[in-house]
Amino acid sequence: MADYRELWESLDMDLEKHDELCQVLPEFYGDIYMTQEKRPEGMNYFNFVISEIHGLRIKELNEHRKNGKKVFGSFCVFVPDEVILAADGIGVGLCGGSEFWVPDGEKVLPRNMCPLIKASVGAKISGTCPYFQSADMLVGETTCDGKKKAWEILEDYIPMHVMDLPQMKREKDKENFKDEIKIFKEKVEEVTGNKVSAESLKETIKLVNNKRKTLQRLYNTRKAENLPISGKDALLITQVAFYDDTNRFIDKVNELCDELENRIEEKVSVFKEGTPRILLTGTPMAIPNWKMHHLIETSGGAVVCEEACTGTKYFERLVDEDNEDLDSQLRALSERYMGINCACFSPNDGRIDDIIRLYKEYNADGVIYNSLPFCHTYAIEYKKVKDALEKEGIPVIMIETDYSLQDAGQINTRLEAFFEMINMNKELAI
Ligand code: BJ8
Repeated sequence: MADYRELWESLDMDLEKHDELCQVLPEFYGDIYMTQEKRPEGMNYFNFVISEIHGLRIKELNEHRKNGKKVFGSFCVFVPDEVILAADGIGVGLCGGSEFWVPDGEKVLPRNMCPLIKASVGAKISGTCPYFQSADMLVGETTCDGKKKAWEILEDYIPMHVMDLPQMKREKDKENFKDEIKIFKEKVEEVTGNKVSAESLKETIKLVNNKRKTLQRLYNTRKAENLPISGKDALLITQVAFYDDTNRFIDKVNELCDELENRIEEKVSVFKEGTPRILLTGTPMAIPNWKMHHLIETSGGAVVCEEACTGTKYFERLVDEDNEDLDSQLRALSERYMGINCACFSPNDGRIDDIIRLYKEYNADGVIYNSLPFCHTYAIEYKKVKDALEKEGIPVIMIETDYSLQDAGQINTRLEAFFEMINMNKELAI
């Protein structure tokens, strides 16, 4: 990697501590990703993105900032990128997915809370994440209790705007969220100094829809009998979607999809025939959290789809593009975003319908329900999901785990037993 020390220094980073992080990531990535066989050529771009994760993209962001652009960091798929882009701003996803940041988060937060929140806060207060350091403003949301209270801590370190997300999905809640998007638009206009017009918003609605369509194309290749790409690689692409340049990302994923579609025709698979196909559902897997995918795919399974915010919740459902005035565009944005079935909503039966639909669409053999510890909303929702899946005769297990690898052996054993049971069911069905 080129030398970015001067850039990191200018971002007021703790360079010594950051060096420790830079030392572990390449080996970690190498062990998990570069050991895979028959990887598509198109993954080379994503290898490059990871090798430059704290370099090239940070340089780009800061060049944009020098030219007057503003960077907004967010933590949830409810924050509408369309609005940021329409004001000529740049949005980056900032959820922390590394164990490295957890101890710093614990300096200001209780230990018994979700590692995603502790890592996100720890990344900022330790000054070791150049994305946080490049953000002009963070955008939080009132989803789970842990997050909404953590924003009160983070605002001591960086300017924050918090969006009020309704907890139900009635008509009045959709209207309320439309108002929240309007308030957010005004904040973005104030920070960037640029007005959002109906014309600019129409363009960015199309752009973000195109990004979603590209990811839909990628995920469609995972419905094939011969899997042309591993779940691990697909997850990485979705994670990169949160911070890469939108147009470049669309081009690179489309190039990769050409290759994957060829592979499907030529019946090339990265897994051996009969590998149990797994739908993974649950809490988001923020970069570099590749743990569950790695454990599943080294225990005899293949992840074919993620019903998660680092998965289908991010790109399913498009925003209606046929609106010419701001008011109707804001309503269309609210409609689309309020269609996301996050466990923070009550009731949230739409998520159960999504899981069953995706299980069928991706020809899955079983469901793994993955939850981060202390995530009450997802943990509680397991009961309803499990009951519904059992009624449909769909095998399901729940695995609650954090970012550390201490429980890897134990999880491997549970997974192997789960896959064995799936294989036996399949044999009996023949
Ligand atoms: S839309 S899932 S990105 S809120 S895992 S921090 S819920 S305690 S991340 Fe999320 Fe938006 Fe919902 Fe998606 Fe809290 Fe649970 Fe932690 Fe979570």
